[in-house]
Amino acid sequence: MAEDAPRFKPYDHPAGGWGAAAATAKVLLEQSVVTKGSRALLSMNQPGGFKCPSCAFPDADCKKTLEFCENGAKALAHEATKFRVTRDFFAQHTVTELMEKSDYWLEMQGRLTEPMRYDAASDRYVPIGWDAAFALIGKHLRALESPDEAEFYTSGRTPNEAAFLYSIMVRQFGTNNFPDCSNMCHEPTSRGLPPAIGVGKGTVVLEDFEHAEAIFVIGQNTGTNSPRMMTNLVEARKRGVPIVAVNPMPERALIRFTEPQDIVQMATFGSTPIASEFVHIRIGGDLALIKGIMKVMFEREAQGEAVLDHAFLAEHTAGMEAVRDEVMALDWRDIVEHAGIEEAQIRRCAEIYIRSKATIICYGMGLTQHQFGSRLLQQVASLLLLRGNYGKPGAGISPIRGHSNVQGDRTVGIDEKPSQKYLDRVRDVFGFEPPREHGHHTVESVEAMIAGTAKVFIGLGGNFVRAIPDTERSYEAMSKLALTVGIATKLNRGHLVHGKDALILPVVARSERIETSHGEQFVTIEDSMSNVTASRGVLAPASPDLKPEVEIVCRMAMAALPESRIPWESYIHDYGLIRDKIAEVYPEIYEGFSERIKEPRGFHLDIPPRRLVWPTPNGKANFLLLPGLDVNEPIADPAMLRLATVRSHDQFNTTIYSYNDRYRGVYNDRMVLFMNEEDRIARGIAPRAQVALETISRDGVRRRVEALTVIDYPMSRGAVAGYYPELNPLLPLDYYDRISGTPAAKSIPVRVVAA
Ligand SMILES: Nc1nc2c(c(=O)[nH]1)N[C@H]1C(S)=C(S)[C@@H](COP(=O)(O)OP(=O)(O)OC[C@H]3O[C@@H](n4cnc5c(=O)[nH]c(N)nc54)[C@H](O)[C@@H]3O)O[C@H]1N2
Ligand SMILES: Nc1nc2c(c(=O)[nH]1)N[C@H]1C(S)=C(S)[C@@H](COP(=O)(O)OP(=O)(O)OC[C@H]3O[C@@H](n4cnc5c(=O)[nH]c(N)nc54)[C@H](O)[C@@H]3O)O[C@H]1N2
Ligand SMILES: [Mo]
Repeated sequence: MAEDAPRFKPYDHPAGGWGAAAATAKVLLEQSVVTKGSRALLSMNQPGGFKCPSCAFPDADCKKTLEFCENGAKALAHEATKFRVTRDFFAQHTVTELMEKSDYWLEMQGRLTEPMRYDAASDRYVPIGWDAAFALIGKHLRALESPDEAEFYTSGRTPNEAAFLYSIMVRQFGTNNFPDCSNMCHEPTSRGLPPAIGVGKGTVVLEDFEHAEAIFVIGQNTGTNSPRMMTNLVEARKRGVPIVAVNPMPERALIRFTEPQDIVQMATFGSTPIASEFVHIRIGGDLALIKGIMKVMFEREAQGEAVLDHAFLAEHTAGMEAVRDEVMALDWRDIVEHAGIEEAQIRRCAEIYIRSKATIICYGMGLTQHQFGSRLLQQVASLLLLRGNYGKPGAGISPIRGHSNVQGDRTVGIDEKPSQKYLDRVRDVFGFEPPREHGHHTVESVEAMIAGTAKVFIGLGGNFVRAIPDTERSYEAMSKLALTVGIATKLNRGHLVHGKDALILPVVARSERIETSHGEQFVTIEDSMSNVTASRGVLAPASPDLKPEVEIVCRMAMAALPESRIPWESYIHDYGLIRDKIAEVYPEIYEGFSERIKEPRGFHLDIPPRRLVWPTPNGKANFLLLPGLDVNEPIADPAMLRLATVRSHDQFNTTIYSYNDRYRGVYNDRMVLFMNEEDRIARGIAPRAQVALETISRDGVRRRVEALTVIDYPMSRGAVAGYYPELNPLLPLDYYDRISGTPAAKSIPVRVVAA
């Protein structure tokens, strides 16, 4: 019992190392898959094997025999688990009972095994045959008054082949309603960067890390969320490359790391310091930091020193003068106040940046999830332009994407605002007229559910209800739908908050073999650096009654669109035919797909800025303005704190692997609030007190979460942090970046109230 009591103990070891090795062994044991899991780990990220189902960071060039990390091992162990959710399980529990269980408990029940349909009379899920399930989907979709009454969600683990067909099916059905996980994640990258540099993707490839002279890691918890990137950071530090980490939380792995694959370090308990400069930024203070660095550069230019890349600026860019004038007019005191750090540190960061001939800036949710997230990223792009950090080795912008194929899904058509050019291609290749009006992103799809105009929700992967803001209202909205469909590997809350009709359709997972009448099939994914690689599962499917996502999409299409002349049936059997169609719709990047994918390490999709080509309307890289220093609407309330909702070390998004967060020293508890000690004292809160949090909102809705334990933590002043998804009830639905639709989950204005 005592073992399960909450414990808080600062973690003073380096991240990685033996702690990571022990955690890997433990999770394989817990899921009872030591032999099976260990064998599968040998095929993960190897040519001929499957791609890690966890994050989107690319894998290195065959240099390591074991290209996985602790958190990749957790993802795999939970997928390869020996536990099963069977029809008996559903017979034993009503849905109301299951709603009482924690997300962790639901996850631990294991893999789904056969299609199920909700039965209102018994409040249970009961078995349904696949044919009947597809017929039910077809019936509901065909009964809608307008195709826009359906919402088609995608989560980023879905491979290219399934996502592409899904985007075609939905458009032939007649809507562009594509809420997807990217809308809550890197959409500011997809929408913010194109007007600046012409592409909504990163411009860096893995080898660039070997040539970089400085690396900035901003708003990203590398050691937990893309641990394989730690190898690159360790190697860079060993070469003496300065690393600037910008974060309101001093994340352990960004301070000191032991490379689990470095035998000497492991044997000697050695480690590598990571951040040469840790910038303890205020939440949302990144804009002030970026503008401060720019200001140092412009000031030095004004004094006659050449710190800008003038040749590059003249040849490739437009709009710098307006940015310079705006930045020069800013007051240093305001910059320092907004950033929450000293001017001297901003100057040191500027010095690192100026001295480096090739700089990479990596970023994660700490930059994207703010109200002006898209425009903030444009400033990151601008900072890089000032020293010509594009189109040369070791330099560029590097969004660190989340889900393993979230970038790929966007590339192959999961896009609620498709371009006319793309729609013309779809028309020409598939012979139907796709809808031209924009569809719903994630927040808009929830608004449509609340308004009652959405009737059907289909979730291709993911856990929509737990990922979105405003938990209570969202639950209510989902329950009003006529049909909800969860296409998934694991049971999650999204299946329990359901419409009047509801289906759970279990799928073959990434690590599992796909056999069709044409033999073994593989799928493809695109990683965070635009590499497209094949993924072939090696394990037997968790149950004989699972279907691959491609087949589920095709059969939904056949049921919903009986008149369709697209050969859905043939795609079920031969994935090569799907890739041929992808090549036809996207010839610029996917020409010769079927041939090129035969390369053991796949191929790279063209990123024009790497060639110094800017696909913007004026053909230049553009400096865009974001006046002032705020990345969120300012709120004048002295009691306000800014809440960042973050991931623990033992979760993958809404999937909770355990209640521990080792690097932050939290054990057996997720209802915690990380707070700066002085902020706590200033509010008269006792150490380890239980408090409630309330959102400072303007719509009159009271949003409150009870019983959070306050933990003294070296947060920057005014910043608090707690875990997603538990704190999503505090995130208002309309609190999002207007350009991308991304909820501002890193800067929720809250106040502490007595519990
Ligand atoms: N193991 C594991 N891996 C994952 C995931 C997972 O849940 N578990 N999720 C995947 C997905 S979908 C994604 S999108 C990525 C997410 O990976 P990350 O981008 O690392 O996401 P978060 O943990 O949400 O938070 C990122 C960091 O932002 C910091 N931060 C908060 N506010 C600010 C700010 O205003 N400025 C700055 N500079 N920093 C700030 C937080 O302290 C935190 O360290 O990881 C992917 N990989
Ligand atoms: N407050 C707050 N909210 C956030 C965030 C935040 O930082 N703070 N982050 C946001 C971000 S970045 C993201 S990406 C979203 C994540 O939102 P989602 O992508 O919707 O959520 P996940 O938790 O990744 O989805 C997990 C489920 O996916 C299913 N699954 C797993 N593997 C497969 C597969 O191979 N195929 C299929 N079909 N299903 C599979 C399993 O059933 C599992 O339960 O959440 C967002 N919400
Ligand atoms: Mo994400």
